[in-house]
Amino acid sequence: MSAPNNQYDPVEVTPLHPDEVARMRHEALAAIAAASTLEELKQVRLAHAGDRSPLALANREIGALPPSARADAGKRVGGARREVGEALKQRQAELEEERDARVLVEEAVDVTLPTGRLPQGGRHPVTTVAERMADIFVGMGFEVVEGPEVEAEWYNFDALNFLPDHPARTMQDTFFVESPSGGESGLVLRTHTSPVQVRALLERDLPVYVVAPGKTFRTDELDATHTPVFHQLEGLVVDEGITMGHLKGAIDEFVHGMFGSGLATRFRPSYFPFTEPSAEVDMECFVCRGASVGDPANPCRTCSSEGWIEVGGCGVVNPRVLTAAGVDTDRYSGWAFGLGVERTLMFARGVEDMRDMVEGDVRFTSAFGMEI
Ligand code: FA5
Repeated sequence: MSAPNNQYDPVEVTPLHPDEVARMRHEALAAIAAASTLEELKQVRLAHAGDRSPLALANREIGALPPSARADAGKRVGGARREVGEALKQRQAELEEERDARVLVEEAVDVTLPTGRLPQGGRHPVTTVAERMADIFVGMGFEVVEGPEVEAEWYNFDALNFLPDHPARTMQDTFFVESPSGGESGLVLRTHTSPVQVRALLERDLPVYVVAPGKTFRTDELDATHTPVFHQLEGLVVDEGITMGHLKGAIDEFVHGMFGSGLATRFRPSYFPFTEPSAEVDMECFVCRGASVGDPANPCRTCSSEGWIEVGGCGVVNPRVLTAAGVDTDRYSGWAFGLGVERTLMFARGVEDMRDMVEGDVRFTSAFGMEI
């Protein structure tokens, strides 16, 4: 830096000459305008507004001028520096805005793209629907119980009043289990969940209010409405003063909980060796509510335009079953029901073909969500 000088005319000090200041200002403004990134602008700031920039150096020269010349030179250099500062600020704002807009585009996430993450997996809808069915009864005070899938013939048939030569044994086509020596083992793959009725009565104190969800087996062909391995939900109540009215009430509660309130149910006379009287349970079609009956122009696929859907079998427990389980039939009576889980899933979730439930295609199961 030069020493104070009272003689020099400031226009004669080269860095402070108006043309020189204008050139420095012009160069700085041009460099600022040309900076196309924040990094470039940083370099421009150092070069044209930093401590060693031409305008900063010129500013230092002002101190060496005679006092009378300082104001004029100060105005000139200060004005140029202010202008450069303003331009830097403005360009900085512009470049930041450009960067933010670019980042928004470059780093945008398309939330509709399939993710690369492995799905967590979920349980099969047959399992979750069976649990939901059981939950409705748990809400009424029932307990959930289980029985074995490989069952003694006695529980599966004899205790349930299927006599050895009773034609009813052929109603359910049975997988018999061979003994290791190749003969009869006295075991079957249970054809229904009703043997759990007898097990529950033998194992528990009265009164009994239980539901038993579980896997069942029959030599049925796999088709749209049958599978050889399927699931049922058994229900059993044995208590004093039990009537079919209670059975109807419990079935109504189940239908309303599973399919929606206000749906009618009806009992159709039927036959099971272990209940007397016996009935098939139908519920009003929850899709057409009977409107499709006799209206060929508006057919209903859910109930085949019959207005009713069959949901299972039920009845008053045959006193022979209670006696086989050691229950005092003078004091106690009861009722039972058996509901098909796959059929309930078909109706409740609109599955048209039961084969989809057993083929293990994850596209079928994942459509039901990842319920755990
Ligand atoms: C029985 O199995 C009786 N144990 C039900 C019962 C329990 C009656 C207690 C009285 C008292 P059924 O054979 O109708 O009944 O079968 C009951 C339900 O199981 C049927 O309504 C149907 O929903 C389902 N089901 C039967 N066979 C199959 C099959 N092959 N595939 C899928 N579901 C089936």
